[in-house]
Amino acid sequence: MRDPASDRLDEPPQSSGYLDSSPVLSESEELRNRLALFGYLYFRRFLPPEPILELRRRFLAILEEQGWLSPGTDPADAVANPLVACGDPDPDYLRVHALLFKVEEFHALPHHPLLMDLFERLFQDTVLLHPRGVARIFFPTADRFTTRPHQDHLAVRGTEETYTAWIPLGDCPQTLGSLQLAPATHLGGLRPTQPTPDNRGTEVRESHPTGSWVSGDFEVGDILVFHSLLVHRALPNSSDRLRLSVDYRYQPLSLPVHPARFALNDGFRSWASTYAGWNSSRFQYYWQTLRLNLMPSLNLLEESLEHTDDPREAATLKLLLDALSLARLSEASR
Ligand SMILES: O=C(O)CCC(=O)C(=O)O
Repeated sequence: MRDPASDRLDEPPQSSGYLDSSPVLSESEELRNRLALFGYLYFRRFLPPEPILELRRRFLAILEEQGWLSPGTDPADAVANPLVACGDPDPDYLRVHALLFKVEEFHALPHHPLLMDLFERLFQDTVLLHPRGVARIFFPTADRFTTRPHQDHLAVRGTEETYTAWIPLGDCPQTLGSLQLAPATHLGGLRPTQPTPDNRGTEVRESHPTGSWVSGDFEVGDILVFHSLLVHRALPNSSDRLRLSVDYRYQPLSLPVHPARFALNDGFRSWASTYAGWNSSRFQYYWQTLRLNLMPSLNLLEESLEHTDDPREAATLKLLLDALSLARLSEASR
């Protein structure tokens, strides 16, 4: 038998299981130690099933309407319609993704008291939840869209002490394409990247020695928390169903956050259109009351816009500043 501990990032996926931190959930110091050492925490049955299953139902209702479910099957089973298989950044995927992004429950879930309390204990600071969570739908046998090995910090920027909560919407066995992590890889800083096979992004160069992969079968309510420098990727979805998951980013409020994390101006979405039709305003623009440590500051962005001679840089800065004004960033952050 192969020893999973010997598997490197450039070898086929092995399935040594996640270390389950549920038994030590109440021991904050032990959790902080494990996170520092391994770069991740895995908790079984951390969240109650109801809010997750409700969000799953809301998503599946939209996906059924959009023809993404196999006709004649029970929507609850999420059996995929293979004829419309797509993924990020296909225009069809982005269009449907924008509909999912408007769902109020999708934005309420990351504020769940169990999650906020966990991060408060981990950070020993007020928690800043980044407002742009990600909803992901993976079609079966569309392996070209399977998440490639990467580190979130490259895209998220700000403090490296930013953590992802990854939450599958329902049971997610490895055959449905659950997540794989390379424990302790957060300790090695940013790793060299290479273009992805489709040339549309970059991925961590797997020949770079990093460690072994771990993965596991998720039941509804199980979650993963991991550091922004931890290398991770997904397994291919070899089932006949859609894989549905959400992921959210959290950091200590006092540490730097890149202002782009609040911008929503990708042509498909805006905060105003996201919030239209919500029942409650509780989680709308919630960052307005927080004393953000914006890096770069809004003043610096405005000064850069004033002084740049580069028309492309000016256009990018103008777009960002307009989006930040629409995001109603707090004056306290200036
Ligand atoms: O769900 C996936 O396949 C990728 C998730 C991911 O990369 C993340 O949460 O940072």
